[in-house]
Amino acid sequence: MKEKLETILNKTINEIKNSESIEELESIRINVLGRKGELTLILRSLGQMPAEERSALGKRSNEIKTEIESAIEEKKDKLSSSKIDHILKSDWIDVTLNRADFAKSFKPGHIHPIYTMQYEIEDIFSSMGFQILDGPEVETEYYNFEALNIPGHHPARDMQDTFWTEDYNLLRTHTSAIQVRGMEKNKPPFRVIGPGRVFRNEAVDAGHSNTFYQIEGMMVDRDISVAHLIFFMKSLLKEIFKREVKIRLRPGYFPFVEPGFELDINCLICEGRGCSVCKQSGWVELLPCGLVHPNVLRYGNIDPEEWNGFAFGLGLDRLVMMKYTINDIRHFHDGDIRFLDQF
Ligand code: FA5
Repeated sequence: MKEKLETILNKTINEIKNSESIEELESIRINVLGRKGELTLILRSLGQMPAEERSALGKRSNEIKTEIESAIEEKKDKLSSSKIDHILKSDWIDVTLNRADFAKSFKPGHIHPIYTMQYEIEDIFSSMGFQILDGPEVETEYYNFEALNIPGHHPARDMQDTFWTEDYNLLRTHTSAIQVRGMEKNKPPFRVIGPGRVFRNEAVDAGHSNTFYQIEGMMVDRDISVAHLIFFMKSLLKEIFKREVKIRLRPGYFPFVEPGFELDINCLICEGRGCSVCKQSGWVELLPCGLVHPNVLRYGNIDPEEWNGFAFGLGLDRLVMMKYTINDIRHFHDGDIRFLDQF
């Protein structure tokens, strides 16, 4: 038994010396000192030994155990520090690198002009007591059409060429879908706006995109009239352009408002002379609006006998185009840094 102990010691010390990883070291430890390890089994069998041998063998076994344990610890330390050395050699950064030159190679980004405008409008409406709402870009037919008084058979569905998904949902064609969600969430009186990206399967030209931005607005209260609507729209445009802008209001048809209007602004790109953005008309269609149709209020669980309201849907891209005299809507989504750098 004595020789066996010495053999275990020598063999294990040798294995420890030659081991190359902490994992290898651990398996050596388990083989000798684990629950079923060679030395553990000997220690366990000591009870059956004759008393005269037991004490000497027990003493030596414990010495060997301590020796192996410290050899393992020592080797573990060595292996860990060489691993750290290796990481330090292979994975280093030069902290003396000239930071100014390094920083110059990156251009700081900034907010896209459409979002700058969106945040500005959110601030203006917040200051007038409006809450800001959000809604999903993939909508159900119910929120985008049905609850806005546009049932399946209604020809008004053709006014907005729609991208449908295979499961009969759609990419929202306007932010008006947020209106119904707003009515479901709020009890009148309330004022909300809902900014967002919308999608239409339209031919793209200087003034039309298939992906663009709108801001929906809705105010529900008692005795709301077209005068309230015009007041809020004029206040908004004055804040944005920091001056009076010429507007015109003409009748417009949207099934979810009655009466409905188109609010156009005098084209600021050509000063009303006519260009490709305003389709040579001198006017840009910017802000359709009207008084909320009673059926829409009913869809939102609001009693039209007691409450009424106005709603509008502002085209954000066109507003930004007017503000900065940008002559083509496609610039917004091209990702051309030379264009974006100007804002
Ligand atoms: C609507 O989307 C209605 N939901 C707006 C509304 C809301 C009316 C509430 C009444 C009450 P319209 O399809 O006209 O309406 O679009 C609204 C605005 O979005 C337009 O005035 C225009 O500024 C912008 N717009 C529409 N189509 C495009 C397009 N293809 N590219 C860029 N802007 C567009």
